[in-house]
Amino acid sequence: MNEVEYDERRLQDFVAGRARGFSRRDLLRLSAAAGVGTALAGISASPAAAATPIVKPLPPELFRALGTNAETRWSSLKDQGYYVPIDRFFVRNHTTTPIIDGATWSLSVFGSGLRGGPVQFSLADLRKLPSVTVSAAVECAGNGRSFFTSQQGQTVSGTAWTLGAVGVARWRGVKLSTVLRRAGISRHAVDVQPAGLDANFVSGGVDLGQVRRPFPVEKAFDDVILAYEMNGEELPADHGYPVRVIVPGWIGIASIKWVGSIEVSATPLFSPWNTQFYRLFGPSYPAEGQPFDTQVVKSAFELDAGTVFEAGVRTTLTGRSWSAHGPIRKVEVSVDGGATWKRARFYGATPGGVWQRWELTWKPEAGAHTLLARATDIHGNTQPDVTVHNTLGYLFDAVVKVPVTAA
Ligand SMILES: Nc1nc2c(c(=O)[nH]1)N[C@H]1C(S)=C(S)[C@@H](COP(=O)(O)O)O[C@H]1N2
Ligand SMILES: [Mo]
Repeated sequence: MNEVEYDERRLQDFVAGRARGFSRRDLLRLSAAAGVGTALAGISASPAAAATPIVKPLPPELFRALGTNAETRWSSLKDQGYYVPIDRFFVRNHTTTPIIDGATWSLSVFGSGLRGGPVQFSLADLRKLPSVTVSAAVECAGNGRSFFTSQQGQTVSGTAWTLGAVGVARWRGVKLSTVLRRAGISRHAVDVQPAGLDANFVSGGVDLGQVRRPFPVEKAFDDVILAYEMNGEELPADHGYPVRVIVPGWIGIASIKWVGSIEVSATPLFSPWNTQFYRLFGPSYPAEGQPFDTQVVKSAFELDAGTVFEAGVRTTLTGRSWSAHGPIRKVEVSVDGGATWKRARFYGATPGGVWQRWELTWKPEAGAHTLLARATDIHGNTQPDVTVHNTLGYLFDAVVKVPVTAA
Protein backbone atom coordinates (compact mmCIF):
# COMPACT_ATOMS: atom_id res chain seq x y z
CA MET A 1 0.00 0.00 0.00
CA ASN A 2 1.57 3.28 -1.10
CA GLU A 3 -0.42 6.03 0.63
CA VAL A 4 1.47 8.84 -1.07
CA GLU A 5 0.50 7.57 -4.54
CA TYR A 6 -3.08 7.02 -3.43
CA ASP A 7 -3.26 10.56 -2.05
CA GLU A 8 -1.83 12.01 -5.26
CA ARG A 9 -4.32 10.11 -7.44
CA ARG A 10 -7.25 11.16 -5.29
CA LEU A 11 -6.10 14.79 -5.22
CA GLN A 12 -6.11 14.73 -9.05
CA ASP A 13 -9.59 13.14 -9.04
CA PHE A 14 -10.80 15.85 -6.70
CA VAL A 15 -9.32 18.74 -8.64
CA ALA A 16 -10.65 17.30 -11.93
CA GLY A 17 -14.16 17.08 -10.49
CA ARG A 18 -14.21 13.26 -10.34
CA ALA A 19 -15.40 13.47 -6.76
CA ARG A 20 -18.51 11.72 -5.59
CA GLY A 21 -19.77 12.32 -2.07
CA PHE A 22 -18.06 15.64 -1.53
CA SER A 23 -16.90 17.63 -4.54
CA ARG A 24 -14.55 20.52 -5.05
CA ARG A 25 -17.67 22.62 -5.71
CA ASP A 26 -19.07 21.65 -2.25
CA LEU A 27 -15.76 22.62 -0.74
CA LEU A 28 -15.69 26.01 -2.48
CA ARG A 29 -19.29 26.68 -1.44
CA LEU A 30 -18.40 25.90 2.16
CA SER A 31 -15.19 27.86 2.15
CA ALA A 32 -17.10 30.91 0.95
CA ALA A 33 -19.27 30.50 4.05
CA ALA A 34 -16.70 29.45 6.63
CA GLY A 35 -13.16 29.88 5.31
CA VAL A 36 -11.51 26.53 4.65
CA GLY A 37 -8.44 25.91 6.70
CA THR A 38 -9.26 28.67 9.12
CA ALA A 39 -12.34 28.55 11.30
CA LEU A 40 -13.00 24.82 11.38
CA ALA A 41 -12.65 21.65 13.44
CA GLY A 42 -13.06 20.10 16.85
CA ILE A 43 -14.30 22.34 19.58
CA SER A 44 -16.18 24.63 17.21
CA ALA A 45 -18.71 21.79 16.82
CA SER A 46 -22.36 22.44 17.62
CA PRO A 47 -22.70 22.75 21.39
CA ALA A 48 -26.38 21.72 21.12
CA ALA A 49 -26.29 18.51 23.15
CA ALA A 50 -26.44 19.27 26.85
CA ALA A 51 -25.60 15.71 27.92
CA THR A 52 -21.96 15.13 28.80
CA PRO A 53 -20.22 14.18 25.56
CA ILE A 54 -18.17 11.39 27.17
CA VAL A 55 -19.61 8.50 29.20
CA LYS A 56 -16.62 7.27 31.22
CA PRO A 57 -15.32 9.24 34.23
CA LEU A 58 -12.58 11.79 33.47
CA PRO A 59 -10.64 12.21 36.74
CA PRO A 60 -8.14 15.09 36.42
CA GLU A 61 -5.19 12.89 37.34
CA LEU A 62 -5.88 10.76 34.23
CA PHE A 63 -7.32 13.26 31.72
CA ARG A 64 -7.30 16.82 30.54
CA ALA A 65 -10.83 17.66 29.29
CA LEU A 66 -10.96 19.60 26.01
CA GLY A 67 -14.50 20.38 24.87
CA THR A 68 -16.12 17.20 23.55
CA ASN A 69 -12.73 15.48 23.88
CA ALA A 70 -10.36 14.38 26.64
CA GLU A 71 -6.63 13.77 26.38
CA THR A 72 -4.60 11.29 28.40
CA ARG A 73 -2.21 12.78 30.93
CA TRP A 74 1.19 11.35 30.10
CA SER A 75 2.05 11.13 33.81
CA SER A 76 -0.75 8.55 34.11
CA LEU A 77 1.11 6.17 31.79
CA LYS A 78 4.15 5.90 34.06
CA ASP A 79 4.36 2.36 35.52
CA GLN A 80 1.59 1.19 33.21
CA GLY A 81 2.18 -1.65 30.78
CA TYR A 82 2.47 -1.49 27.03
CA TYR A 83 -1.24 -0.91 26.45
CA VAL A 84 -3.15 2.16 27.57
CA PRO A 85 -5.90 1.05 29.99
CA ILE A 86 -9.45 1.99 28.99
CA ASP A 87 -9.82 4.19 32.10
CA ARG A 88 -7.18 6.58 30.70
CA PHE A 89 -7.44 6.15 26.90
CA PHE A 90 -8.06 9.51 25.17
CA VAL A 91 -11.47 10.27 23.63
CA ARG A 92 -12.00 12.32 20.48
CA ASN A 93 -15.68 12.96 19.75
CA HIS A 94 -16.94 15.27 17.03
CA THR A 95 -20.21 15.50 19.01
CA THR A 96 -21.20 13.12 21.80
CA THR A 97 -20.88 9.43 22.58
CA PRO A 98 -24.10 7.73 21.38
CA ILE A 99 -25.59 4.89 23.42
CA ILE A 100 -26.25 2.05 20.99
CA ASP A 101 -28.07 -1.24 21.66
CA GLY A 102 -25.77 -4.01 20.41
CA ALA A 103 -28.71 -6.44 20.25
CA THR A 104 -30.56 -4.44 17.60
CA TRP A 105 -27.52 -2.84 15.91
CA SER A 106 -26.59 -3.92 12.43
CA LEU A 107 -23.96 -3.00 9.90
CA SER A 108 -25.06 -2.31 6.34
CA VAL A 109 -22.52 -2.87 3.56
CA PHE A 110 -23.64 -1.32 0.28
CA GLY A 111 -22.53 0.44 -2.88
CA SER A 112 -21.51 0.27 -6.53
CA GLY A 113 -18.46 -1.82 -5.59
CA LEU A 114 -20.59 -4.82 -4.59
CA ARG A 115 -21.77 -7.46 -7.06
CA GLY A 116 -25.28 -7.31 -5.56
CA GLY A 117 -27.40 -5.23 -3.21
CA PRO A 118 -26.78 -4.21 0.41
CA VAL A 119 -25.83 -6.88 2.97
CA GLN A 120 -26.54 -6.62 6.71
CA PHE A 121 -24.43 -8.04 9.55
CA SER A 122 -25.59 -8.23 13.17
CA LEU A 123 -23.10 -8.17 16.05
CA ALA A 124 -23.72 -11.92 16.47
CA ASP A 125 -22.94 -12.44 12.76
CA LEU A 126 -19.62 -10.63 13.12
CA ARG A 127 -18.72 -12.53 16.30
CA LYS A 128 -19.28 -15.84 14.47
CA LEU A 129 -16.70 -14.97 11.80
CA PRO A 130 -13.01 -15.81 12.41
CA SER A 131 -11.47 -13.22 14.75
CA VAL A 132 -8.05 -11.59 14.93
CA THR A 133 -6.37 -9.61 17.70
CA VAL A 134 -4.07 -6.74 16.76
CA SER A 135 -1.99 -4.19 18.67
CA ALA A 136 -2.60 -0.81 17.12
CA ALA A 137 -2.39 2.85 18.02
CA VAL A 138 -5.23 5.28 17.57
CA GLU A 139 -3.76 8.77 17.33
CA CYS A 140 -5.49 11.98 16.39
CA ALA A 141 -3.89 13.75 13.41
CA GLY A 142 -3.96 16.89 15.58
CA ASN A 143 -2.04 15.32 18.47
CA GLY A 144 0.56 17.88 19.58
CA ARG A 145 -1.30 20.74 17.87
CA SER A 146 -0.86 23.18 20.79
CA PHE A 147 2.94 23.16 20.25
CA PHE A 148 2.54 24.93 16.91
CA THR A 149 1.52 27.89 19.06
CA SER A 150 3.48 27.42 22.30
CA GLN A 151 6.74 26.36 20.61
CA GLN A 152 6.60 27.91 17.15
CA GLY A 153 4.43 30.98 17.78
CA GLN A 154 1.99 30.01 15.00
CA THR A 155 -1.78 30.21 14.77
CA VAL A 156 -3.68 26.99 14.16
CA SER A 157 -7.31 25.99 14.69
CA GLY A 158 -8.72 22.89 16.32
CA THR A 159 -8.52 21.11 19.65
CA ALA A 160 -5.45 22.26 21.61
CA TRP A 161 -4.00 18.81 22.34
CA THR A 162 -0.61 18.50 23.99
CA LEU A 163 0.64 14.93 23.34
CA GLY A 164 -2.19 12.96 24.95
CA ALA A 165 -4.31 12.22 21.86
CA VAL A 166 -2.70 8.82 21.31
CA GLY A 167 -3.14 5.36 22.79
CA VAL A 168 -2.18 1.80 21.98
CA ALA A 169 -4.65 -1.00 22.68
CA ARG A 170 -5.26 -4.63 21.85
CA TRP A 171 -8.21 -4.74 19.47
CA ARG A 172 -10.13 -7.94 18.72
CA GLY A 173 -12.54 -8.24 15.87
CA VAL A 174 -13.03 -9.47 12.35
CA LYS A 175 -10.88 -8.57 9.38
CA LEU A 176 -12.66 -6.10 7.14
CA SER A 177 -11.60 -8.23 4.14
CA THR A 178 -13.62 -11.16 5.55
CA VAL A 179 -16.74 -8.99 5.76
CA LEU A 180 -16.21 -7.42 2.32
CA ARG A 181 -15.83 -10.87 0.72
CA ARG A 182 -19.04 -12.07 2.42
CA ALA A 183 -20.80 -8.94 1.18
CA GLY A 184 -19.81 -9.76 -2.39
CA ILE A 185 -17.18 -7.13 -3.18
CA SER A 186 -16.54 -6.86 -6.92
CA ARG A 187 -13.22 -6.52 -8.73
CA HIS A 188 -14.27 -2.96 -9.67
CA ALA A 189 -14.32 -1.68 -6.08
CA VAL A 190 -11.75 1.07 -5.41
CA ASP A 191 -12.75 2.83 -2.18
CA VAL A 192 -14.43 1.88 1.08
CA GLN A 193 -16.12 4.38 3.39
CA PRO A 194 -17.40 3.58 6.91
CA ALA A 195 -19.84 6.05 8.51
CA GLY A 196 -20.56 6.55 12.23
CA LEU A 197 -23.92 6.42 14.00
CA ASP A 198 -23.14 9.44 16.21
CA ALA A 199 -24.95 12.72 15.50
CA ASN A 200 -24.28 14.47 12.21
CA PHE A 201 -21.40 16.92 12.44
CA VAL A 202 -22.36 20.56 12.00
CA SER A 203 -19.58 23.05 11.22
CA GLY A 204 -20.08 26.74 10.55
CA GLY A 205 -23.85 26.14 10.46
CA VAL A 206 -23.54 23.50 7.71
CA ASP A 207 -24.67 19.92 8.36
CA LEU A 208 -21.82 17.80 7.00
CA GLY A 209 -23.62 14.53 7.70
CA GLN A 210 -22.30 11.44 9.39
CA VAL A 211 -18.64 11.31 10.40
CA ARG A 212 -17.05 9.32 7.57
CA ARG A 213 -13.80 9.06 5.65
CA PRO A 214 -12.80 6.82 2.73
CA PHE A 215 -9.78 4.60 2.31
CA PRO A 216 -8.67 2.44 -0.63
CA VAL A 217 -9.62 -1.20 -1.08
CA GLU A 218 -5.89 -2.12 -0.89
CA LYS A 219 -5.76 -0.86 2.70
CA ALA A 220 -9.09 -2.51 3.52
CA PHE A 221 -7.65 -5.88 2.44
CA ASP A 222 -4.30 -5.26 4.14
CA ASP A 223 -4.77 -4.81 7.89
CA VAL A 224 -8.08 -3.05 8.68
CA ILE A 225 -10.35 -4.71 11.25
CA LEU A 226 -13.87 -4.20 12.60
CA ALA A 227 -13.20 -4.29 16.35
CA TYR A 228 -15.71 -5.35 19.02
CA GLU A 229 -13.21 -5.74 21.89
CA MET A 230 -10.58 -3.41 23.36
CA ASN A 231 -7.93 -4.70 25.79
CA GLY A 232 -9.95 -7.91 26.31
CA GLU A 233 -13.19 -6.13 27.19
CA GLU A 234 -16.31 -5.41 25.21
CA LEU A 235 -15.69 -2.19 23.28
CA PRO A 236 -16.62 0.72 25.63
CA ALA A 237 -19.29 3.24 24.57
CA ASP A 238 -16.79 6.08 24.17
CA HIS A 239 -14.55 4.03 21.90
CA GLY A 240 -17.24 2.91 19.47
CA TYR A 241 -19.56 0.25 20.96
CA PRO A 242 -20.67 -2.04 19.48
CA VAL A 243 -18.17 -1.98 16.58
CA ARG A 244 -15.49 0.41 15.35
CA VAL A 245 -13.05 0.40 12.48
CA ILE A 246 -9.32 0.17 13.25
CA VAL A 247 -7.04 1.36 10.45
CA PRO A 248 -3.47 0.69 11.69
CA GLY A 249 -0.91 3.44 11.04
CA TRP A 250 -3.48 5.88 9.69
CA ILE A 251 -4.65 9.06 11.41
CA GLY A 252 -7.36 8.51 14.04
CA ILE A 253 -10.22 9.86 11.91
CA ALA A 254 -9.91 6.79 9.64
CA SER A 255 -10.86 4.56 12.59
CA ILE A 256 -14.60 5.31 12.55
CA LYS A 257 -16.39 4.57 15.83
CA TRP A 258 -19.99 3.32 16.15
CA VAL A 259 -19.87 2.18 12.54
CA GLY A 260 -23.34 1.76 11.03
CA SER A 261 -22.60 1.40 7.35
CA ILE A 262 -19.74 0.81 4.96
CA GLU A 263 -20.01 2.06 1.40
CA VAL A 264 -18.01 0.05 -1.12
CA SER A 265 -17.55 2.11 -4.25
CA ALA A 266 -16.45 1.47 -7.82
CA THR A 267 -15.56 5.17 -8.10
CA PRO A 268 -13.35 7.33 -5.82
CA LEU A 269 -15.08 8.60 -2.67
CA PHE A 270 -14.64 11.89 -0.86
CA SER A 271 -16.02 13.35 2.35
CA PRO A 272 -15.43 16.56 4.32
CA TRP A 273 -12.97 14.50 6.41
CA ASN A 274 -10.50 14.09 3.55
CA THR A 275 -11.08 17.41 1.78
CA GLN A 276 -12.05 20.22 4.15
CA PHE A 277 -10.50 18.63 7.25
CA TYR A 278 -7.45 16.40 7.50
CA ARG A 279 -5.60 18.12 4.69
CA LEU A 280 -2.52 20.27 5.05
CA PHE A 281 -3.33 23.89 4.19
CA GLY A 282 -0.92 26.81 4.32
CA PRO A 283 1.77 28.66 2.36
CA SER A 284 3.92 25.53 2.02
CA TYR A 285 1.09 23.41 0.57
CA PRO A 286 -0.96 23.30 -2.66
CA ALA A 287 -4.03 25.55 -2.78
CA GLU A 288 -6.31 22.47 -2.69
CA GLY A 289 -4.52 21.29 0.43
CA GLN A 290 -2.22 18.28 0.70
CA PRO A 291 -4.05 15.03 1.52
CA PHE A 292 -2.40 12.67 4.03
CA ASP A 293 -3.26 9.47 5.84
CA THR A 294 -0.36 8.23 7.93
CA GLN A 295 1.04 9.47 11.20
CA VAL A 296 4.56 10.74 11.89
CA VAL A 297 7.30 10.09 14.48
CA LYS A 298 6.70 11.32 18.02
CA SER A 299 8.06 10.99 21.55
CA ALA A 300 6.61 11.77 24.96
CA PHE A 301 7.92 11.71 28.51
CA GLU A 302 5.64 10.01 31.02
CA LEU A 303 5.31 13.16 33.11
CA ASP A 304 3.47 16.48 33.08
CA ALA A 305 5.10 19.79 32.17
CA GLY A 306 6.02 21.62 35.36
CA THR A 307 6.92 18.49 37.33
CA VAL A 308 9.11 19.29 40.35
CA PHE A 309 11.96 16.84 41.03
CA GLU A 310 14.09 16.59 44.15
CA ALA A 311 17.40 18.32 43.48
CA GLY A 312 20.48 16.12 43.73
CA VAL A 313 18.46 12.89 43.82
CA ARG A 314 18.68 10.27 41.09
CA THR A 315 15.43 9.79 39.23
CA THR A 316 14.38 7.68 36.24
CA LEU A 317 12.88 9.56 33.31
CA THR A 318 10.60 7.33 31.24
CA GLY A 319 8.79 7.81 27.99
CA ARG A 320 7.51 6.29 24.77
CA SER A 321 8.24 6.90 21.09
CA TRP A 322 6.32 5.77 18.03
CA SER A 323 6.25 5.95 14.24
CA ALA A 324 3.58 4.82 11.79
CA HIS A 325 6.31 3.67 9.41
CA GLY A 326 8.00 1.02 11.54
CA PRO A 327 9.69 0.22 14.83
CA ILE A 328 11.77 2.83 16.65
CA ARG A 329 15.56 2.37 16.30
CA LYS A 330 16.87 4.97 18.73
CA VAL A 331 15.71 7.63 21.15
CA GLU A 332 17.96 10.48 22.23
CA VAL A 333 17.18 12.52 25.32
CA SER A 334 18.45 15.94 26.36
CA VAL A 335 18.07 17.30 29.91
CA ASP A 336 19.70 20.64 29.09
CA GLY A 337 17.45 22.16 26.47
CA GLY A 338 19.13 20.40 23.55
CA ALA A 339 22.79 21.27 24.27
CA THR A 340 23.78 17.63 24.85
CA TRP A 341 22.03 14.33 24.05
CA LYS A 342 22.18 10.80 25.46
CA ARG A 343 20.77 7.52 24.17
CA ALA A 344 17.77 6.34 26.20
CA ARG A 345 17.63 2.65 27.18
CA PHE A 346 14.82 0.63 25.59
CA TYR A 347 12.79 -1.77 27.72
CA GLY A 348 9.76 -4.03 27.32
CA ALA A 349 8.32 -5.87 24.35
CA THR A 350 6.66 -3.90 21.55
CA PRO A 351 3.77 -6.09 20.31
CA GLY A 352 2.90 -5.05 16.79
CA GLY A 353 5.93 -2.72 16.83
CA VAL A 354 3.68 0.21 17.65
CA TRP A 355 5.57 2.10 20.34
CA GLN A 356 8.79 1.72 22.24
CA ARG A 357 9.15 2.39 25.96
CA TRP A 358 12.44 3.86 27.17
CA GLU A 359 14.17 5.25 30.25
CA LEU A 360 17.16 7.27 31.36
CA THR A 361 18.47 8.08 34.84
CA TRP A 362 19.02 11.70 35.76
CA LYS A 363 20.30 13.55 38.82
CA PRO A 364 18.97 17.09 38.43
CA GLU A 365 20.67 20.11 39.93
CA ALA A 366 18.44 22.70 41.59
CA GLY A 367 16.80 25.04 39.10
CA ALA A 368 14.82 25.03 35.86
CA HIS A 369 15.47 22.41 33.17
CA THR A 370 14.14 21.66 29.70
CA LEU A 371 13.71 18.01 28.74
CA LEU A 372 13.65 16.86 25.10
CA ALA A 373 13.29 13.45 23.46
CA ARG A 374 13.93 12.68 19.79
CA ALA A 375 13.17 9.33 18.15
CA THR A 376 14.32 7.77 14.89
CA ASP A 377 12.60 4.76 13.31
CA ILE A 378 14.25 1.89 11.45
CA HIS A 379 13.78 3.70 8.13
CA GLY A 380 15.58 6.80 9.37
CA ASN A 381 12.45 8.92 9.84
CA THR A 382 13.14 11.24 12.74
CA GLN A 383 11.81 14.28 14.56
CA PRO A 384 12.78 17.75 13.31
CA ASP A 385 13.32 20.81 15.52
CA VAL A 386 10.46 22.61 13.77
CA THR A 387 7.35 21.27 12.00
CA VAL A 388 6.29 23.01 8.77
CA HIS A 389 3.20 25.05 9.62
CA ASN A 390 -0.27 24.03 8.43
CA THR A 391 -3.34 26.03 9.38
CA LEU A 392 -5.28 23.12 10.90
CA GLY A 393 -2.32 22.06 13.02
CA TYR A 394 -1.90 18.45 11.93
CA LEU A 395 1.09 16.12 12.17
CA PHE A 396 3.16 18.01 14.74
CA ASP A 397 6.31 15.89 14.81
CA ALA A 398 8.94 18.32 16.10
CA VAL A 399 10.85 17.60 19.31
CA VAL A 400 8.74 18.87 22.23
CA LYS A 401 10.37 20.98 24.96
CA VAL A 402 9.17 19.98 28.43
CA PRO A 403 9.86 22.49 31.22
CA VAL A 404 10.50 20.97 34.68
CA THR A 405 12.25 22.12 37.83
CA ALA A 406 14.32 20.59 40.62
CA ALA A 407 14.23 21.94 44.16
N1 LIG B 1 -18.13 8.05 14.37
C1 LIG B 1 -17.03 8.71 14.76
N2 LIG B 1 -15.85 8.10 14.61
C2 LIG B 1 -14.72 8.72 15.00
C3 LIG B 1 -14.76 10.04 15.53
C4 LIG B 1 -16.03 10.64 15.71
O1 LIG B 1 -16.18 11.77 16.21
N3 LIG B 1 -17.16 9.94 15.30
N4 LIG B 1 -13.59 10.68 15.83
C5 LIG B 1 -12.40 10.20 15.09
C6 LIG B 1 -11.17 10.81 15.52
S1 LIG B 1 -10.86 12.36 14.94
C7 LIG B 1 -10.26 10.11 16.29
S2 LIG B 1 -8.76 10.79 16.64
C8 LIG B 1 -10.57 8.76 16.84
C9 LIG B 1 -10.49 8.77 18.35
O2 LIG B 1 -10.75 7.49 18.88
P1 LIG B 1 -11.00 7.32 20.45
O3 LIG B 1 -12.00 8.32 20.89
O4 LIG B 1 -11.43 5.90 20.65
O5 LIG B 1 -9.67 7.56 21.15
O6 LIG B 1 -11.87 8.32 16.47
C10 LIG B 1 -12.28 8.69 15.17
N5 LIG B 1 -13.54 8.06 14.88
MO1 LIG C 1 -8.68 12.83 15.36
